[in-house]
This record gives sequence, C-alpha cells and structure tokens, in this order.
Amino acid sequence: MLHTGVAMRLVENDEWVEQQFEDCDLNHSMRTVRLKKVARNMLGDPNGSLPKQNCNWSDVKAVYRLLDREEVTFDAVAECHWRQTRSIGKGRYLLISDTTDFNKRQRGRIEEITRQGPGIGNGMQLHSCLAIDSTNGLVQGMAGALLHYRKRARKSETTMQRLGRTRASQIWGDLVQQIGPPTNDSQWIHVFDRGGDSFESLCHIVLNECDWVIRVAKLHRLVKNAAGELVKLSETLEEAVEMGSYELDLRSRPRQAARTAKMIVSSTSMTLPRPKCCSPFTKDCGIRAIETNVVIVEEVDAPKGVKPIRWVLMTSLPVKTFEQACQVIEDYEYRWLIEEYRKVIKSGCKIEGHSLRTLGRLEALIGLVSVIGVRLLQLKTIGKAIISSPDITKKSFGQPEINCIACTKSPAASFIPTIFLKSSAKRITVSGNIFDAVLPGTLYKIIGLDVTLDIAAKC
Ligand SMILES: [Mn+2]
Repeated sequence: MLHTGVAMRLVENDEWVEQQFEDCDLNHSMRTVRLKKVARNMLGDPNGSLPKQNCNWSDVKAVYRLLDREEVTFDAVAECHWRQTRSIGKGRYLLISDTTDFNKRQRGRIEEITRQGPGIGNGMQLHSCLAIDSTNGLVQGMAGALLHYRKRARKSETTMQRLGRTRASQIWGDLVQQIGPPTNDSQWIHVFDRGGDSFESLCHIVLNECDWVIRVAKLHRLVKNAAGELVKLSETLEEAVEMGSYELDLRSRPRQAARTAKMIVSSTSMTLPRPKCCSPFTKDCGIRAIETNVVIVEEVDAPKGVKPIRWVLMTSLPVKTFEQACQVIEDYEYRWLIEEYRKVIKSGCKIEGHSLRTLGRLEALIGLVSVIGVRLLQLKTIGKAIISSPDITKKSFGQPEINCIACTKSPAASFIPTIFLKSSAKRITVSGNIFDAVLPGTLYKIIGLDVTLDIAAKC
C-alpha cells in the first residue's frame, strides 16, 4: 500500500517537463525546446495521437522532423531523466525491472521490423527499471531502460553459440550494468521476477554493489546447501526453517473466488556455483560462486481446484527473523508498480497505436513515452492512495476539496485515471459526491494538484 501524507516532490506538469528534459543532449538547444513542447502536449492528452496532441499542422510536422533527426534517439530522449533518477538521495530504494513486449499494429509497415511469428509480435521489447522509495512506495522515476529485438533461435544453434549472442535473458544484467552502483550512500535493491533469474544477472548486481530480491525460476538447478553438498535447489528448500505465518486477502479473479490465504514463511541459504555453460562475460568476470539467502512463501490449506501460491525468492538481504523475511516479501510485492507502469504506457499512452513509418521515429517516441509514463504513474498511484484511503470520510474535507475529485463512468475514455492540473480544470464536470460513486471500473479524474496534495497531507 502506498503511504500518503509524506512529503511529495510533485510539481505542476510544465515544471516537471522542464526538469526531466532540461539536459537532453540533442546537439541543438532548439531541439530540446521542441522536445519539451511535445512532452507537454503529450501529458495534456496521453492517449491521443501525435496529430491530436499537437493541434496545428506545423507543430505536427515539427514533431516528425524532430523524431527523424539522427541525434534524437531512444537514449538521448530519456537519458536526462534516468540520470536524475539515479542521483536520488540517501535511502533504501527498490529497482524493479521488467520487460514489455510491443505488438505494433502498423498501418504503414516499418520495414526494419521483421515479424517474428505468433506470440512474439514484431520482436520489439522495452526493458525498463523503476526506482521506488521502499519506505513509502513513491515512484522516483526510471533508473534506466533499453530496447531489445528478439531473434528467433536457429534450430541448429548450440548452447555455446546461444550464450555468445545477445539473448533476451541478458538484458536484465545489461540494464543493471547501465544503471551502475548506488549513489549518495543509498541502498539499491534490484527486484526481478522469474525472467531475471540467471547467474549472469546476479554477477552484474554483485559487481555493482547492489542487493537483490529475485524470484527463482530454475528449481532443478544444482546448488550447494549449508553442508556444502551439491544438490538440487528444490531439495535445499526442504531444509528451510519455518519463521512464521500471515494472512493474505486475495481479490476474486476469473474462475476464482476471493479468499483469505494462509501463508507460511520459511527461509534458508545456499550457494550458487557458476554454471558449467556460461557466457563469455560470466567466465571473465571472475565470480565463481554467489551466496544467497532464500525466502519461501507458501499457501497452506488452499481450497480444492486452486493452485496454491508459492514464491521462492533469492535475496542478499538478511532473513534471520520473521520481520526480515517479511520485508523481503514486501519488497517483492512492490512489483505491482511496474505492471501498472506497463498498463500506463500501453493502454494509457497507446504506445502501440502510433503510426510511424520508420524505426528511428518509433524508438525515439518510445523513449519519450517511457518518461511521460513515469509521470502518469506517479500521479495515478497518488490519486489511487487518496481515493482508497480508509481515513477519508465525507466529513474530512469541505466543498472546495470535493470539487477537486471528480469521476466519470465512461471506462472507454481512458484506462488510466487522467490527472488534470489546474489549468485544464474547466474541462471537468464535477460530480458532487465521490463516495457514493466509488465503484469498481470507475475512472477518477483528479484536478488541482495543490489541493490533491493538501488532501494527501491530511490522510
Ligand atoms: Mn516479467
């Protein structure tokens, strides 16, 4: 849950754009000015098309001209934002990475993108890393991102050939490397789902002096247990010590009723030896084994026909007490924020809907959208926390504040709750009573950021 009432470093849209794109190196200051204008327009209407966002035709042409410049690349557009995120102050931060696939439905086809076959779309992936303040769940920004094009493996390819080329699993480690070591004495904890579980990505994390919480994917791999014997990972889990239990409320899902799950938490530790077959990087980096703690969360007494929840998490964080183990689980649970980010850029910014004829344009635009998405996510999580806060009662704020939260029942309008700042407040029809209207699937529009923050401070 996001904690509200903390000092939020939120500013108005225009000021935010200034900050995030100020130091972009596009080789000409006028290009940076134009980029900021495009960014402001995009924030004003996130799921509109480029011609809709940039109302007059000369502005639209200017956008395409900008995206066509060879200096305006994915990295050049987003790097200034990444740098700012990475210079965060002292604290404990979660760096949550994940990969998003793009299935672009193109009207005018982009020649450089080749179709990879069913399930892979055109093979384009955005791998990005969100920095979250672990003490309050606030989204700090994107610490780094990269674009990757999946290639279909040749059937005749050997393991060594596969390890020698760029693989989808490698991007996890590459991004850790791009982000680098923590700044300002802060603690950085990389949080990966099963896609990021590899010895190679762990090597990158160790070399950059970061911590990790990674969900284990390969339970059959060989590891050294506490006694130093080489056994299957799944066997070491049997030696784990039970630390305690807690109850988890689960929402209903398709074909699954809502339930309260009883979760047992246990922990152990193990050593991962370097795999026999590994990439040239892993061989050359000199790390032969990595010690790691393990936290296991298991659902007991699950109802019939329901697959019980089971997480096996590797971590460098201490897990000696129940509280410490719970901290690791809590850190992993913050992954919902990157899922939310994915929805924001896909449904909220309609990133797959833009019709661009060249790959250069598309890559630069994804760079821009990936930064704008951060802003929308920040506003969305704050808005959500305010609306769902149990402390808010009808009485807790008067008429002016009620006027700043309005809802619309048209889910088609946009997936994300649109956050309108003061300047566009006149576009909203305000519903007087938000609490009778809080329904699942309702969209909320929050207007007047200063007032919103004011409410947040009261929660
Ligand atoms: Mn994933």
